[in-house]
Amino acid sequence: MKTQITSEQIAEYQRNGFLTVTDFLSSGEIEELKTAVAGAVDRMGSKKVSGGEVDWEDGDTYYSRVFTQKLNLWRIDETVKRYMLSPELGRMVSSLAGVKGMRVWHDQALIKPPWGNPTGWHLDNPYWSFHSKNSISIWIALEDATLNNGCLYFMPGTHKQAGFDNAPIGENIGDLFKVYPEWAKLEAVPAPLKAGSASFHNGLTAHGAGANMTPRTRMAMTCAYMPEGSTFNGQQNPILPDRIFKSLKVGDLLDDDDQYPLIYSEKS
Ligand SMILES: O=C(O)CCC(=O)C(=O)O
Ligand SMILES: [Fe+2]
Repeated sequence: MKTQITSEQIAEYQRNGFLTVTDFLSSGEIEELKTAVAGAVDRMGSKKVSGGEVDWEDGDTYYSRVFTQKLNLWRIDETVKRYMLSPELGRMVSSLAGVKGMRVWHDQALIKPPWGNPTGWHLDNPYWSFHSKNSISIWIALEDATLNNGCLYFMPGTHKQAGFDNAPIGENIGDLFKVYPEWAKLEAVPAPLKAGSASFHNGLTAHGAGANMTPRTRMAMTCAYMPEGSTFNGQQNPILPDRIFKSLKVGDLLDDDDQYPLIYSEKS
């Protein structure tokens, strides 16, 4: 993993709210991670969250045809864990985000099926059980992500204006612009990535992905990171077992190392 970054890359990430890194994985790493992700997705069967308490079947809905979504593969696969919880990656995302440490919020495999629907414009952080201006996700292309098969698109700078209001990833891909009408006139920047390249985005940067107009899958492995010191905002989330959700009060520190492992901290 190409986890070394320059101050120019940090400045670009801070300015735009996203950054792409070409050849983030070597060809050997692409093969290793892709095989591990495919195997873990297979083992999950119809479960959406590993270790989760609810089976969450989408059936043949619009959303199920946006992507196959499997969360927290790190819990059931040592290879995925080695990549997604890597301290070097933790240091990299902490540097980009400008924070002292990072916990894993959740990983997720996102596989857009052949002829898959577009991913509507949205923000990530408002779905989660903490609010932060510095949450960050990595999105690694395990197959080429192109303008034809549903690569990501970002709206530069929106992370600086966003609040925690959001739109669901639904059939009207522009619903987010009802919430943030000032963004409706902005131009989006596509981020096509060769297999092994990666993008990083702030959890408050507006983003979406195109339709898959090919008969092949578009496979990505992603992971969302929560800045160390984040606190519970009262929101339920499928990765939180009921037992944990019920034990939390708004304002509690999210510091359970089993639930959200600390992968990097300047302090330690
Ligand atoms: O892969 C996609 O289509 C969407 C990805 C996304 O929204 C994310 O990684 O936050
Ligand atoms: Fe997203």
